[in-house]
Amino acid sequence: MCIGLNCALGAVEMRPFIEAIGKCTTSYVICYPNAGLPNTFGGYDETPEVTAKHIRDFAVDGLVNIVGGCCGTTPAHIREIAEAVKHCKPRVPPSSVFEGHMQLSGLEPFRMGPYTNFVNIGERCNVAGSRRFAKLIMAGSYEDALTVAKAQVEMGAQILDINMDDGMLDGPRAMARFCNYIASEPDIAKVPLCIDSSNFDVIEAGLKCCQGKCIVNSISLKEGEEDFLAKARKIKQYGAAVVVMAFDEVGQATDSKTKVSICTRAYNLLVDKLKFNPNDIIFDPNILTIGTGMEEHDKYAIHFLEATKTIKDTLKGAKVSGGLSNLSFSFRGMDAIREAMHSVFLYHAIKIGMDMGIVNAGNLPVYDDIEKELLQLCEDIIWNKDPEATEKLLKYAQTTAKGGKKVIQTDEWRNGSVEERLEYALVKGIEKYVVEDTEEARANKERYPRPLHIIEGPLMNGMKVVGELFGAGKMFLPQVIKSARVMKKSVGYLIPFMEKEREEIKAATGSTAEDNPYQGTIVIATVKGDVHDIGKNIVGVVLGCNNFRVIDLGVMTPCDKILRAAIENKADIIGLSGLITPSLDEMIFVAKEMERLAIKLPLLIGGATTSRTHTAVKIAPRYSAPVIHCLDASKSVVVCSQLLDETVRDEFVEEVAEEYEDIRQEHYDTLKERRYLSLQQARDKGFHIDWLTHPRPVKPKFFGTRVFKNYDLEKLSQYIDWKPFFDVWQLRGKYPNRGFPKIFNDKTVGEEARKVYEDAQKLLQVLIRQRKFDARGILGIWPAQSVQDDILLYSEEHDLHSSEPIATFYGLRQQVIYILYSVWRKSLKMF
Ligand code: THG
Repeated sequence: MCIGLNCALGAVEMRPFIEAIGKCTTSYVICYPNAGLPNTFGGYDETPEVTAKHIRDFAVDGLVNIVGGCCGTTPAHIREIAEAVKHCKPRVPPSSVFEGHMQLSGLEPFRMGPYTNFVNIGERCNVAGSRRFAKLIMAGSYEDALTVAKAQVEMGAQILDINMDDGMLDGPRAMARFCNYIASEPDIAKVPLCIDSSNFDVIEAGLKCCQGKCIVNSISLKEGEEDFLAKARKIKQYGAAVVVMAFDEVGQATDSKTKVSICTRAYNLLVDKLKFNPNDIIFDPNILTIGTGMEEHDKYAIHFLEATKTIKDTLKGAKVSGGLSNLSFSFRGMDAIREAMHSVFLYHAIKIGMDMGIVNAGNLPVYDDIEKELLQLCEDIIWNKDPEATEKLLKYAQTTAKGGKKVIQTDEWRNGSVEERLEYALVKGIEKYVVEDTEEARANKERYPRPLHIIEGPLMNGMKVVGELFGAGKMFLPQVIKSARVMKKSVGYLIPFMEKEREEIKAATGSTAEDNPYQGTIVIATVKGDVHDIGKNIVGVVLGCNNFRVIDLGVMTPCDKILRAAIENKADIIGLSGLITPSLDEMIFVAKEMERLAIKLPLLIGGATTSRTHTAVKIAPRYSAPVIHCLDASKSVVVCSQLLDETVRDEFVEEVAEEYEDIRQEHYDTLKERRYLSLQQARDKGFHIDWLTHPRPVKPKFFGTRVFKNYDLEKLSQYIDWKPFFDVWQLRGKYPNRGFPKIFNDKTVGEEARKVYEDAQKLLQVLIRQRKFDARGILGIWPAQSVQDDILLYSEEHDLHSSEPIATFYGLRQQVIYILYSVWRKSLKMF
């Protein structure tokens, strides 16, 4: 990515901008000024020498990567500039926060970090991989062929593989033409491209027409090291990432050892000889076809998986990819079998470390949903557990019409209850019957008196299952998107009914149009620098359907716009969303601004990059009003409703605050490097009392000790702090001294907690009733004074200063900073 600077300025005017931008961008800085500012006639007077001198200054100061001219510059200017910077070194961008990430881009950046889920590369823009695409390209219908690209992005493809390798095509021309078509369609061009060809001329043609940073697919050692390095050098020059296939001079590696050794050799060549960024290297250890009937192919899947694991463990920074659909070529025409095999294979490969794959986006069934017999057969064939697996799979396909598709897509689910059907449709992403089913639920007024109850009930339950499956790696992004669409369709059907209901309520209560019919107003936005909004949009829909007025500010929203919108619209809540890591810092900034401006609205934090720990540790402490992490769209309704319901609000907020305090404590406890104050600093922070200006402390009624004998056990038992009790049982939760024991409501530990608590109560009653022991206590009060860190005790008041103390409590001031911090937070609460 580059940052270009021109802004109708001359070089002199540009300097402050260049300096400022250079400090913060990791991209290249391009500077192409005008020949000075225009004169009164709109002409330019700056001579080539002067322009070149200014630019040379920038270059000498290491501020620019690429230079050139704009308005008013002539070939003489460019010649002079080129001469002036000839010996200058280009600017070295500051090290990126994304160091260690693979960074790609279409119109939008795409970064793969340690927490990125599996990345889907759409396989269908491939003349050898899709009959439909091939037909359109052959017929020259490029515009129509774009629909193939678009459909894949809509189905969740995050990168698009483009392949024009066909004997009947002029490869370089076809590639360049299709890339240019893509560039005209932002909905497609937003994703990075993967230029796929075995002909390097075709690849170069693609590289020249690709905006952003793409992937070259692929190069290999099959023509020897020299050829490999020459191609890699070019790719580096174009600034692309590269797929390296596990081929060498001997051929295609099939066993895991050879795969690893070829990849290691290629890695060393790229990194040592070319200083190729390891994060730009993707290995493809060859997904080869299994189930061909030939014994030597039976272990191909295992070999790929084994090699993937070793490559990920040993070749630092490199990613692993593969063409998934190759695996199942033997079962062509039996789509259900193929798709099941792909899902099962990916389920294991992702766990092992496979980062990305060329897949038929949107056509992967959920692992858990694969019919049990088919699942077992897929497991057997992939792990080569049954020599008959191929035969059995074929038999399975034959006994079930159309390769099993009928069996899996059976309409039997239509016989379930309406709730079951809605949930099934959501999880499976089936839109076909959803309106019909939603209407059936809506018509059942007894069960669902209000349309909202359908959203809160069966629809939310379905979305929860989707969330869980996604979290467990058993569902992939494209499937989640399908589910969201089904949800939208159902909710869309219900909205008019909800609006009608609202009108009716208004008419019945005689309220006027000015009355606020909403539960509350929430302003939501994807923060500055981030363009992702799928999650936020779902939150918007869900809240909107729950009678909230949702003001959605869209993506890339600067802080001041969010806060202004919140104030102008009298919002009750602000919600921030983000998917990429830098959004976290932007959220902290928004929280700080809200504190500075003394805004008191609750702040919700959500989006894939956010976490409870980050919210608790980094955001919440910056803002004194409630900050709540709300990852799940389905949770947003519950959270917002509680925040706006005065009867539960305080308790809810307090509960979250306590939970976050615990998270912070835990976080700081786990930090290896604690921060310390010096002893002197800690002493200076001590509580220093000026006794002369303060009232003298109340004199106690006695000095010395008091003994309590046989203290009433029943009374004492009311003061038991049960928290350590639950801690010992490792039941984590809240048990306040007063009020309702919240731990009993905890979903995971509630039931167990209640059991052990009841047992303990029984035992306690036995102890008390049978007087199993006596309780005795003693306390003492003495005149005391502090001397530096220590406390000295005296027997009589008048002994202070004069006599020897009767005892000394030695102390050392606390120097660990985090403890002071938590005390500070608690004391904030007190005021
Ligand atoms: N590694 C790398 N690149 C690759 C592959 C790989 N590029 C090409 C290929 N392999 C991955 N792409 C596909 C695309 C489609 C199919 C398989 C692999 C496929 N298509 C259906 C078929 O042939 O049966 C076509 C169905 C239709 O016409 O609609 O299976 O391994 N680096």
